[in-house]
Amino acid sequence: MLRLGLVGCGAIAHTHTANIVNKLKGAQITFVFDVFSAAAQKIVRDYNLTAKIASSIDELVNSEEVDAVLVCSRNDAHVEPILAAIKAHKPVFSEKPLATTYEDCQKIVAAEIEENQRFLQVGFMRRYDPFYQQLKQTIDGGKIGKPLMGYCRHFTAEPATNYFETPNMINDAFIHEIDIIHWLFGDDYVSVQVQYARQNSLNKNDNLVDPQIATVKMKQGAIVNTYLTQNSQYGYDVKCQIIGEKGIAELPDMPKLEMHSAGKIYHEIDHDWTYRFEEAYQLEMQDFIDQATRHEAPTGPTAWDGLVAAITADNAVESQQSQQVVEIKLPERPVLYQ
Ligand code: ISE
Repeated sequence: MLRLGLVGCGAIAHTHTANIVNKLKGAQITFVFDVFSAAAQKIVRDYNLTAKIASSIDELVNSEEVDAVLVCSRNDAHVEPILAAIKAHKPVFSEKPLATTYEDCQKIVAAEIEENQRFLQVGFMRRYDPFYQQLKQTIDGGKIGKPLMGYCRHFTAEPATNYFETPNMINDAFIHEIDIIHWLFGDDYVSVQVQYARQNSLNKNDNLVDPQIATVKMKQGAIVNTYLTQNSQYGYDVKCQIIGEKGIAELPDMPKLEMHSAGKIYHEIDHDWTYRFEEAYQLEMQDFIDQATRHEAPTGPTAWDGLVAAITADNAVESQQSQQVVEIKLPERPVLYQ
């Protein structure tokens, strides 16, 4: 049994803990930490964990009863437990985004380079979604020829909180496409532009510009547009269409019962964003557990992927100010991540 130390006990920690306890194999949570001790106590209670509550990140990471670390704390608090885990040579899974500043991402990459070993997996769970996997295999298999352009839709029915603001559209929502698009195309970004479309009068968040359209361009010339709203009203709707030289590959609408009712034929759509990637959350964590158990480096998104996403997101937020194209300058990819 892989013994996990959990840092941060909020909503996403509950998702992972429920999976570890009820669905996944080979791991148990032995230590938990949260700056709010009530949150730590609650997660232990809710899932009947036989876990100890740590009084510091250091105590948790360095405990002999912890083999690997899960970081589910606030975005700006990821860096401390990640660096501590790397120093202790323990595998670490961190929720996305890797960190909130480029400097913090750099510190994490530098720490792994210093140890000459990869310990970290970033929670870009979409890469584990079976349909995104098929999309990737289809592109890589050459079935649609070289990928030329694409269209993504990232619609949420309503903002998760009333403090979801304009930059959150990038850092919480578009960040998923940022990761998935460069992975699907196997190419690096050269620029990003964010534009504002006609505003949705049903949006209740004062500091949120909604909808937005983000366009990324890649080294080999491909362009992908992502339509973003947190106010679709009708449901959580994620699409991705890749157009190649001789065909199109596209994520399907999620399979739901076909309803014949009250004079209509229709399929329902989930309201909430937590269900669409339920399986992906389980698969990413099982992969992390299995690799850690085998004492092998994680195979999922790396610290480098986290850094690329952070740079691209920073540039996208910059573009929000002017709505003009912002050039993306990525540092050279270190050997450890090639
Ligand atoms: C939310 O914060 C998330 O993290 C979801 O993954 C994303 O799809 C959604 O748009 C965000 O609001």
